[in-house]
Amino acid sequence: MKNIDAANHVQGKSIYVDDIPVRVGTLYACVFGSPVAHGTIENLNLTKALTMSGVVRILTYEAIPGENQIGGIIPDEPLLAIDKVHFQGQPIALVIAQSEAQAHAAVKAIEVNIKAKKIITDPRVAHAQGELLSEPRSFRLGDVDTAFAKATHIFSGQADTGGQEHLYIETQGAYAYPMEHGSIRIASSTQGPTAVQRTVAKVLGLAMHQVEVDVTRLGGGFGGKEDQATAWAVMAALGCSILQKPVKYILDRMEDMRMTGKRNPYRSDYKIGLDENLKIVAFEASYFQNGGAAADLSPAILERTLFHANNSYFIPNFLATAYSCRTNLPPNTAFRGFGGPQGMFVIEAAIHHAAGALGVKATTIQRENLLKEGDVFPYGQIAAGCEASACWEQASQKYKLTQLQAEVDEFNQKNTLYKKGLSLMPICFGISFTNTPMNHARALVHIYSDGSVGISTGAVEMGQGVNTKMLQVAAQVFGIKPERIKLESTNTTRVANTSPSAASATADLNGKALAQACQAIIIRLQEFLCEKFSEEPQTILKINNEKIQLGTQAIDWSWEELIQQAFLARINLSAKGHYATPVIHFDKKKEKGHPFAYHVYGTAITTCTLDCVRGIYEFDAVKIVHDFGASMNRMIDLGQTEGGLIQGMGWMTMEELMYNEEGKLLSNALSTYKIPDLYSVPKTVEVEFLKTDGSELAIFRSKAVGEPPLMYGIGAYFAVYNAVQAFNPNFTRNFSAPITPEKVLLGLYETPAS
Ligand code: LUZ
Ligand code: MOS
Repeated sequence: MKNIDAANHVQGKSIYVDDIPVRVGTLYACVFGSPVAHGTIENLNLTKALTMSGVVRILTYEAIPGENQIGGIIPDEPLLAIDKVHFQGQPIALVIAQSEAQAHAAVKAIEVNIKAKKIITDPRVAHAQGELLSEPRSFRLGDVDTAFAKATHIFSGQADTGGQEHLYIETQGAYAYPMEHGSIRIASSTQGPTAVQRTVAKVLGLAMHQVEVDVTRLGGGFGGKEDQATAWAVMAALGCSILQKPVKYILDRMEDMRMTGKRNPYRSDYKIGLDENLKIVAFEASYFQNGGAAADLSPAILERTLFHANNSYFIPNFLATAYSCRTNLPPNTAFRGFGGPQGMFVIEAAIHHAAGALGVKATTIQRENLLKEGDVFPYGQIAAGCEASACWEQASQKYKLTQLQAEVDEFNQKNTLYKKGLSLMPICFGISFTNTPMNHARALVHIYSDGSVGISTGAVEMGQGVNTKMLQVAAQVFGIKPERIKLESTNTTRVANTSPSAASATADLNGKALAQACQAIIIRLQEFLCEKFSEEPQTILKINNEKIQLGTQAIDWSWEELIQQAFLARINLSAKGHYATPVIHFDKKKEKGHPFAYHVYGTAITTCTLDCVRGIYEFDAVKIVHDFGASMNRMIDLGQTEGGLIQGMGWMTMEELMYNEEGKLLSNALSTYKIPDLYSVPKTVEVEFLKTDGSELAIFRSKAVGEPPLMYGIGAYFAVYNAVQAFNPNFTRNFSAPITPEKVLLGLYETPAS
């Protein structure tokens, strides 16, 4: 089935927040952000700005009727600064004007004196100064000290990964309008409608039932709108509530890039021990997460780093410690993979370090240590339905790995100015929110008296195709044509207390809740038909392609007729479904449990060609075998895989965030922040669907697909790295992503330290 939004998207008919027709009297908001990254506000002068044409009001923290607090996990982030600022762009005042242009002009007229303090941008420095956002966490297995004492080979080093701008096509934004009795309705571009509702209520001093949040769809989220859509919705709501006028706020691209958080950069130390057979006997690592100026989701992201520190390898003796470090950057946040990729990069770096030093292929070490059925993860879960070796072996057979490696080696022997690099990137990604209480969802289904169906779930459509999957679920459970079904917007009054659409778990959680709701109506229809057609109670009703079968009896009614008759018989044609993932649990004191419903596996083979004069490179191909389970929509799943791969490759190779010494973002536009385009994507991308049954806990056994493929992009780093090594075996093994042409050039011509 095609994505139900495809036709409207290409015709420009899909509706985003900025497309909602504005009401008469709508006002526009714009934030004045701190020009200084750290300091004390000594004087804020609004006089000139207030005289600018069209300015209606300028709000500061003093205007906030409720709590001036938007922290998602830890209450450490004011909506509007009081007397201190902690990052460049931190909101200080909110201008409300009659037009967008007037609001922007007035922001430029605001004057502020800030006594600047020293800033920190490096998480290692923050850690050394005790600037932590949350308690450090450690995951352990076995006994690393004893294992290192016995190891044949030990290597240690550092591995760093940079941040990443989400660059959703639709920037952050919201539109709030006043309703009766002090209530408020907000259209928001958020992955977390309930988070927006809860925080708006808290800041405005309202009850949650006074705040309705509606989301039609997002023009991309990638984690950037899991928590950080909230602030902008609260800004619009604050103006709306105080002035009792509709207020709209859509960030422009540069505001969005400057003021919102990004993927957390990490700096890490590793130590890896191997025995004479290249078995990894011990691994120890410390992760210094750059959290930015407030916790946001960083403590949860940190946890997912630890959960993915061993990637898809079994490591019997393991100690990983992670620190969430406070710096003077905008608070960093969720980004596809949620700390997992940052953790997986480090173990891959350690393996490549060992391989280079020992003169063996990294693939030999990787394959030797792949996770097997029944192996234990450092956090206590036992690998079940483990497809790590299946993906690896199928990729190596289907894509003729031995031959490919021989071709690369031969090319490298024959050429001096060009070198080829080949890497394998196995992935293993845990599905479920690591915070167990978040793993539940609800759905609401109405069958209207004409037989058409309306569905609401807590799932937010952000381009990933979840609405199409939801429609497929309902069509399949009811046994009717998809055309009869409509996906409603995601709205907090129809489906309450939702978890954000995140953690790759949205289709599973909401799909299972939806299937349950549809099934509840089917049971009522069954009871009605059994009585009507004198069948034994509980005779099974099956509707297939709209053909109605009651036990052995074919019922000669159309779907419309069935619904019409049921309606006249006063049968309830609406149902609510609820689903909470069974099995999962986790004990944060012991750092052990069974946090994931299941894992997703796969292997990517990446090849590149490096120009050793210029330091530039191209990707020849990425060939993947991926564990989709029993994919319920191959087109959508393939789209997620290709998109994730390219986004991961961008993070690893070219997307480079630059801040100056004052903590100002220099790469604040698309001219200075480069993302993959048609010219930088691999010339070939192949994706093979591993043949497997999937998992019982995945919707229709179709495994979660949102985040896992991003981590194939890590293979791009090591393909380039291996090509550099083919040219210069003596370059220092320092691992620092992205591996930009500048870094490549330095590596190519580096001489060994004496
Ligand atoms: N968000 C979250 C996530 O709150 N918890 C998670 O475990 C998670 N994982 C991936 C992406 N977003
Ligand atoms: Mo996400 S990083 O699943 O919002």
